[in-house]
Amino acid sequence: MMLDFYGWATPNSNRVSIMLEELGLSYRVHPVNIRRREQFAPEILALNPYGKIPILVDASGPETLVLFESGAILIHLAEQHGQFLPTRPRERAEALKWLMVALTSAGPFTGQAHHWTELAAERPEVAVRHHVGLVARVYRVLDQRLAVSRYLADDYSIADIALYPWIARHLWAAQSLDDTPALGRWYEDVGARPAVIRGMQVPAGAKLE
Ligand SMILES: N[C@@H](CCC(=O)N[C@@H](CS)C(=O)NCC(=O)O)C(=O)O
Repeated sequence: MMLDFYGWATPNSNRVSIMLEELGLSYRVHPVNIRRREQFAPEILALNPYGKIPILVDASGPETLVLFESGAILIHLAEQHGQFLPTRPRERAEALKWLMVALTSAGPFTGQAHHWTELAAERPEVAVRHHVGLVARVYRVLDQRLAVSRYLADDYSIADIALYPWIARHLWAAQSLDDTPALGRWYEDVGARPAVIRGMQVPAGAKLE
């Protein structure tokens, strides 16, 4: 087995587990329970000094690669396997633009909204409104895009893979997909892919509580 995946039942981890499943790769799963702070164990910090998951160790090439940051892992796997990231300039630009929206807006904004709406000991209204508003704005632009395109880029790509596990947590950011019907249609469409269903269940039995 050449691939070692470190993750938990989290949206950023599920990006990578979905990609591994989409590519049909065999990989070893190392559960890292972030609620028990296992991300700060010395063996995890040795792989990612930031103490965050997902992490992928890829020993399939001439040199072993240690990758962290879900976006870097998705791009690496897509390029290595020639799938889910087009090579033609216009199509590639389309996929990368939407990938960056998922990586830098949809994911982090939803994570922050979750903090302020559910996790924080204090929930100041100004913080809740600000972060929920940021998510609502990105949902609107995703909805507009998906009203004219089946996927974020021309074909199913790592942009969709990066976005899906965060839209699966729309309740974290007090969003209803009824308000964004094209995003709702995309969510059902992508969520019916067998690899997505499998990837969302890795690591088996993990729960983010
Ligand atoms: N930008 C990073 C974010 C990684 C991240 O924040 N992962 C979360 C789980 S989704 C984590 O490890 N949280 C534990 C912590 O920050 O200590 C990525 O996309 O991989």
